[in-house]
Amino acid sequence: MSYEVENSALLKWVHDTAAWCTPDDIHWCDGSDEEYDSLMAHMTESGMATPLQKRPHSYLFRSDPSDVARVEARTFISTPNKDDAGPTNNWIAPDQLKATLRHLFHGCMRGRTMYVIPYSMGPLDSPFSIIGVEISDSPYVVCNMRIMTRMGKDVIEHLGAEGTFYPALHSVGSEQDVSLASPMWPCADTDHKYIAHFPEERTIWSYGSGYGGNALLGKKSLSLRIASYVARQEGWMAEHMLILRLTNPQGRRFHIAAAFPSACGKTNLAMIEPTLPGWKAECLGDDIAWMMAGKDGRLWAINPEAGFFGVAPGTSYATNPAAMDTVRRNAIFTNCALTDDGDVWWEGINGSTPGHLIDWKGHDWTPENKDLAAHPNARFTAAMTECPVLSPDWEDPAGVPIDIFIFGGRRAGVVPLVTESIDWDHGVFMGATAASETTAAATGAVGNLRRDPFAMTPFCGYNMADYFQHWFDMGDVLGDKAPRIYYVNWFRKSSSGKWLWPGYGDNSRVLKWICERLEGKASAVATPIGNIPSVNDLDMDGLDWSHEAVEAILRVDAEAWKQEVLSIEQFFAQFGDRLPARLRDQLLKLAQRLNT
Ligand code: O2Y
Ligand code: MN
Repeated sequence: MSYEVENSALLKWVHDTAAWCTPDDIHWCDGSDEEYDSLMAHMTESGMATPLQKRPHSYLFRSDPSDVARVEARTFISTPNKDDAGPTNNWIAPDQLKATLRHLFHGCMRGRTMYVIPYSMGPLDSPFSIIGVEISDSPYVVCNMRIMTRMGKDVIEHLGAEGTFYPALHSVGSEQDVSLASPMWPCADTDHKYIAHFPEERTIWSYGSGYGGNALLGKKSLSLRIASYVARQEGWMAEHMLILRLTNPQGRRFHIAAAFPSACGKTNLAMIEPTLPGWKAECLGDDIAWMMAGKDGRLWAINPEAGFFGVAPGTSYATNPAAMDTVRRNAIFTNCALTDDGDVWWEGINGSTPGHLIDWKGHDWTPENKDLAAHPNARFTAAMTECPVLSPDWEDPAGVPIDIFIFGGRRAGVVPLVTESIDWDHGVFMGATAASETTAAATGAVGNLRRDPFAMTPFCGYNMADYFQHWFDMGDVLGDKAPRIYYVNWFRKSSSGKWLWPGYGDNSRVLKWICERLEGKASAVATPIGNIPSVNDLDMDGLDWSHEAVEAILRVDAEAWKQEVLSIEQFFAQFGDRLPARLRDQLLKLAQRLNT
């Protein structure tokens, strides 16, 4: 180890874990450039990493074809009492789950190096920050954690002798001998994958997958599942939200935190380049927000991450130019296709399709091939500092004050472009009933409607009904300083199946209306589902757009919403008596408004 570790709890945990998992070596990560480069060189040599000729200091990885996304069915919230995990989480009793995992982890690192990865979620000097230590047998995980978190020696120094850390143990699993050069990392078969969370112990054990959120345990596991549990206990919020600063032409700043289900354009909105003249946007985060009431009574937010783990397919200079510039160098790509001249390629990158590629499975690919060249959940990992629209305040330890919450989802029908909540409780109802048509970010069917409250279904570390109550409690604490709440749907389609809204940079038109509502400048029409702009309230300057087209995207169809009420009623039923009365009340009020 290239530094001293004085923390006896950490030393004991590492020692005990090594005795259990029996790695050949232990490597304490220092987070240096040399360490990153040496691991990449090692993985290049073994065939796991492919350096990209066209992008300086960038690498392509391919996963096992069965290890390509978060595995929600194998993700567990293991509280002693099943009801505390709630109906939206998978649950196994801690004793039983640990017994199974003790057996699986036993000797699982034989022939491999065990990496000790000290990291901080949030800037080290922030009161928000949490220190974690991940033990992993994957050098791919080490390199990704280096980008996604503040990782290495400084964290150990900050931890000191007495500091506390959240332990996370990870193994890719499998008996496969990794000394045999393999182009892909090994993984366990689906039934032996376990992404296990023990919220009461603030501990994570992940076995059998090397992919994304299953393996980079600072991200979804610590910063959302465990943190949401801790946040409720301590009176703050850990949310699946991007953070964005918008500045209007007069120089007034608005801070927006927005929650969308996986792969619903969240990274695009986080890096939006407004099409409206004079409006400026700066990115503060694309996935996670931790928020606390400040001394001024407002809600202050940080992004605990230091990087982006974005979906590659569909990302182009047309849809997200800032993301394209973010990954020009110093990036890791996973499950993208490889071009003959040493670049990455994916569906939706725009430009002409190359005549030959190596696809994400490592096979020759030509345009006649019916299979996709890149996996739909192919990813890029890039440091926030590479982002050209990054806010200079992204590391402010105090965070930024949130003015606006936006919820959303992907709905082809029923839900208008934007709706303003009537008050906090109505906004919580909007968040709690958010729904989206599913995409490829998680394993499972694509295209089904799934209710995804606050985009937190896969990430809430406790009973979702108690989480709803926590939102009401936070509203009570914040009072009139609470952010205003909106719901958007960029994905509405016409009866002939055409998108009704241009999206991307033009979403700034919706954001402008929202900001002007806060300033008391813009008007709105009260409808049974909330306040909606009239056609003339939206700034459509510069767009070739008919009055009827805007009307179509803002339409509220009361009959369709009555069906929505029935579907929400069904959704709420699973929470039984634990559902907050304030949510039942909101549903009743919505039904009444629709019937008058
Ligand atoms: O973690 C993965 O394997 C992909 S899913 C993901 C990655 C980055 C940010 N958000 C998500 C998500 O599913 O919400
Ligand atoms: Mn996410």
